[in-house]
Amino acid sequence: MMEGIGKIRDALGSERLAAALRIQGSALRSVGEFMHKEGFVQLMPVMISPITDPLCHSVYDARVEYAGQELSITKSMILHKQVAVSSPHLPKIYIVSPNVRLEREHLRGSGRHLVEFTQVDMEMRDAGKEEFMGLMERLLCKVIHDVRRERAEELAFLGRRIEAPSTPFPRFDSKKARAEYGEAFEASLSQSLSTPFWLLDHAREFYDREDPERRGCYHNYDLVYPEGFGEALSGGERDWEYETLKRKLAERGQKEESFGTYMEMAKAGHLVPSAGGGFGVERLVRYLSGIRSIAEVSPFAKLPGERFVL
Ligand code: ASN
Repeated sequence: MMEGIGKIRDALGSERLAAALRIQGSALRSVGEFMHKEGFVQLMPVMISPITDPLCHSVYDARVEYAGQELSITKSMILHKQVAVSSPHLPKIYIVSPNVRLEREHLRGSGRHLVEFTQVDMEMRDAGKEEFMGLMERLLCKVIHDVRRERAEELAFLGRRIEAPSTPFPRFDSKKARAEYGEAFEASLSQSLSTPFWLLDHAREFYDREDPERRGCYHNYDLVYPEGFGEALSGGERDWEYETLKRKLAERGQKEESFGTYMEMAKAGHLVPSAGGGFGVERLVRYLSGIRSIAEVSPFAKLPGERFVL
């Protein structure tokens, strides 16, 4: 019992945490302002549902049973985002979305994985990757600009110097980067660069758009922070046609029935082309404040494999 109190008192006693949370507040206000100006409508988060993101890496299942149905705790709202933008009245949406991913224990020391985190998740109907990537570059520049202006004191206290990068951010093809830098290409590039950059074309989840003419090539993107801070955002254009989604699920050994109403919507021709992505909030705060360990930017941080106290 005492272990719990000690841990929480240590976290709450940290001035670094308080500075990081003030930076977080300014960053979220800046994001909200930007999204509002760009005409995005904010949805409230979905936290339990019969369907969720299958993710492209393996985590333990987080499920609950309710009223005779199996529900998953949200890993990401990607499938709900695609369904939402099929509305003619909601072409641009975003959610400040809590996600639970029961990550494997080996990620405990990564400095950037939490089993419970929040992402700012966005989707735009009929958008392509250029439009979405441009939007995200402007968003990140605005956030850095606003945080520098509003939180100069906190940044100075943390010894953090950060400047809004110039645009467009550099781009790298993931396959070429892997060939040149090996499996850890994202970390190597993040370590060596001093500007945020894009990694394009990852083999990933079934919903990211595969080039119909070049199987195995994807119209998706990761935004990566420099100075070793790693991934900021992942996203992509989406596939929406039933036959394509069905084939891609089968290729990944996933069952169509696991995606219930989403696949029924696709079959009925109700899904539409879109593009989007999501920014991890705690990872953004970590980068803005220059704090390496993600455990230090949240009072109730839950690291993979840890025994949680609160
Ligand atoms: N938010 C991501 C996307 O929009 C999905 C994810 O978090 N796995 O593509």
